[in-house]
Amino acid sequence: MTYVYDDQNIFAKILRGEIPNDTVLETEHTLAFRDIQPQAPVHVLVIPKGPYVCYDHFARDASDAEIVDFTRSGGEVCKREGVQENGYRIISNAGEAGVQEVPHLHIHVLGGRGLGRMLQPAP
Ligand code: DGP
Repeated sequence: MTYVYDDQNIFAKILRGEIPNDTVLETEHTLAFRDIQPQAPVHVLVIPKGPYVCYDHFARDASDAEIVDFTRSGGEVCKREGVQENGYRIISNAGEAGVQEVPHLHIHVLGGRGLGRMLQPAP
């Protein structure tokens, strides 16, 4: 698989400081910020700072340090946002079938209310 990273995507612009964001957490390799169109009381996006298109790209090409930092940051966001007790959902959309809008790896951390079943039946 060849991954082509578009450095004009909106999250690349956020990482370069060209677009503001509501930061929840920043580490050496990871940034977490609130989704601009929240779908739950807690809706935080966690992204690696490196140029990875999607989860499988990151899993293949990121360094161990980046992967550890990203994974621990996701957990830290759950803790800081207070969703550990009642539960939460993490989603990472990829590609066309996954309806990924922004082609920079991100996980959605959702919580703060009952989230229903994971997928709706196909229309
Ligand atoms: P996805 O479909 O998984 O690629 O979701 C992309 C998410 O990014 C979507 O929930 C809306 C969010 N989003 C898009 N543009 C911006 C932005 O400029 N700032 C922030 N904070 N979130 C954005």
